[in-house]
Amino acid sequence: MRFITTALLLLHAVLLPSAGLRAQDLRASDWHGLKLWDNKPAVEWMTEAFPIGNGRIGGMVFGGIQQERIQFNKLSLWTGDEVNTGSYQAFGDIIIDFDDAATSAIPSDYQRVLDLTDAIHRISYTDNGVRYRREYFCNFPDNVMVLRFTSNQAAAYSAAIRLKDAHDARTTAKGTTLTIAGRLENGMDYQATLSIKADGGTVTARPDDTGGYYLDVAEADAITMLLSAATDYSNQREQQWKGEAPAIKVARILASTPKTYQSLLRRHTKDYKALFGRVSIDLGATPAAARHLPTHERLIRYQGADDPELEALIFQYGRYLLISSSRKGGLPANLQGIWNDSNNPPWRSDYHSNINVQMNYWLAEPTNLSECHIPYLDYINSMREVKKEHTQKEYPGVRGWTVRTENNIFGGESFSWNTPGSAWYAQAIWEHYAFTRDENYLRHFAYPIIKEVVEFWDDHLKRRDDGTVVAPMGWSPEHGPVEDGVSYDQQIVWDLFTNYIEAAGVLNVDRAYRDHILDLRERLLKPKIGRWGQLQEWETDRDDPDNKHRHVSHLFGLHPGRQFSLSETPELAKAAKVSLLARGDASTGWSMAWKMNFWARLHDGDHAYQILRNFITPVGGSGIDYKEGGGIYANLFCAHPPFQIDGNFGYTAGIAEMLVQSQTPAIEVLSALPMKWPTGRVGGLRARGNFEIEDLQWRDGKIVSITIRSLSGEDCRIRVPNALKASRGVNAESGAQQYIYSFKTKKGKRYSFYAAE
Ligand code: FUC
Repeated sequence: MRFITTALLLLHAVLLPSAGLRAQDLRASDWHGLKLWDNKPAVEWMTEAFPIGNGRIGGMVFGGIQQERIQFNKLSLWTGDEVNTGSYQAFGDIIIDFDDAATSAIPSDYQRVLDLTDAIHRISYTDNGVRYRREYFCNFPDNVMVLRFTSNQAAAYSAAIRLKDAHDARTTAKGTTLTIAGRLENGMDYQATLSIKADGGTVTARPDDTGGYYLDVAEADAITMLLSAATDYSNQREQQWKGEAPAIKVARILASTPKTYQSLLRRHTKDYKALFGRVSIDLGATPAAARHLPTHERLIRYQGADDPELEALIFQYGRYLLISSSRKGGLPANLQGIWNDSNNPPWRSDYHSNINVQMNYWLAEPTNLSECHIPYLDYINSMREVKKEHTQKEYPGVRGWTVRTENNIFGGESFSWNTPGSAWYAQAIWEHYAFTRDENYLRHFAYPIIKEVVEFWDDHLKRRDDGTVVAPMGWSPEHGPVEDGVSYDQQIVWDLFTNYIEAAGVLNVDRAYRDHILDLRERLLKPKIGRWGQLQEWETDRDDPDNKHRHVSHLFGLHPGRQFSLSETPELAKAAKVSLLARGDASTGWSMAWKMNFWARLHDGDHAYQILRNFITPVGGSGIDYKEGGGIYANLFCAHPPFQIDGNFGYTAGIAEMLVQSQTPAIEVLSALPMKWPTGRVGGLRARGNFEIEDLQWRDGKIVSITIRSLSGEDCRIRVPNALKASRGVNAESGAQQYIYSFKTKKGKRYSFYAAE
């Protein structure tokens, strides 16, 4: 029996008078650690090149000495239409052949470094006595990729600069710009223009051997290049998905770009740091010798040694990748984020609705990147009308809409119908409100979308004679029979209805319909516990304990759903654990990331950590043999394999879940802390109810101090691993191995707690 005492303790709370502790206050090593780097240029696109991006344009930088290559993308360059799915396309390459590269050997001081703190990729080396430096970044405010090459010697740069189309457009030259412009088979127009400014020296257009042109730079002191890329895509279906011509967009972007490199740099770092700098993390220190190893060597060392700073680096890399591939006003991150070098990429580099696009956004709210969530929410909104037409054809007579598994940017779709897909989308729509408490957003944007998806299920659900309600003819991704009452469907519909009921309650609208959905939710076929104690994947108790399938869809209710939890439904949580143990730890990249989240929700930090370690297994490319299983590449991209970005995002979300959870009525702090992180600190994570865990420090697995900022003034309840000093007005419930504190808050105020002696 749990023993609970409730007391109003009289010790006084400390309200911090000034701004709380921020990332900058953390020890220096956290920041030095936030770099990916290598001592040689990249050879392989997928495993070695480093990514940069601004949510519109993405680039993969190779860093060659004789030849530099930057492969680039634009997130809206797609084939397909409303009928055909098509695929995400490669855009082109910037190729720079340096005339003066003296040697084919790699200089001993060569470094290419991707710094996550300012999102700048830097290359430096000495060749033939000349010290070369290059900087690369994708600037969001001005929507350009910027490259700047300098050296310590006058006239050091002579190079042929090419802009190559990944389709078949020829390159044209005008003054000191190169342009590629073309039309895809679906009628989509695109253009990219590279504008080159040489300090000193000359720039001359010359014909290349394809009938196009390149620019020949001779004896420049420095070179600055700006790449602007656009398509005529618009996310407005009423405009047939077409907006302004790319030539107009590109001309406007280049005309309005700040004139100096310094101002482009300043505007970039200010914009980027405002997002990235919100969360800092310290999971323990790594020996300096390991910290300074090139990233791929560090990965290899990690197989037999601890490196908590690498674990933290990969956490922050997920945040870096989201900021780089998903910015307000643009499209969401796809299967490869924004980076793709193929016109026929794996799984079309699409929006996959049965786990992948959802996983891409699990980190957005908890790791304080709410703005980066918006492209996904806007995308869902933009799809509604076309999806309604498709859904009507497949399921005549229903209201609302749903989706198939593979999806493009025009509503085109393929592979099997994924009937709970739109309900899973609706979870993200709800979660943005759950974290931000933006009632205006809930009323005008979220509620109408959630409601129409609810209507789809209201019409599509099958009422059985015994009163139970089941989703008809569903498929647990991507195995087993097609039949009624599949757990994946049942749990996602439960989640949708729960979100709807809460939304209608907050807005105080549609009371009668809300009651109807409440009733329907109660009658949904419930989760079942099977013959070996497992949470059943199907209504029939046929789960095979040897089934290792990567999808673990029947545990949706544990994560990302909130139907089962240790505190509210311990029996179901226990059954989920039995299922998870049977599924095993090894799997593809994203599947491992999901399992980290599951184990965090089961408050088993050590098991979550074990999977985290498996996730950080180097595969492909550098150093270690390619393995069949998932892992990570030398550039820290997650290997499904091949590269799939969902695993990176799911990993980051998993660490956030290990430290702070908020899907139950209390904010759970350090409920899944592994033994391997006895002492640490995290700042800036968010919890539902619009709280920011501004600073959290722990030692020996116990909280030393925690500061919570209340941004909406809601009541706060926290569950922590040890007793805290509590002030007047703080209600403390303590029982066997648990400490719960609840208190009223005022909007904008901070609440700090310290460990009781
Ligand atoms: C799902 C998964 C595959 C892959 C694909 C993109 O269908 O089953 O493993 O991740 O999406």
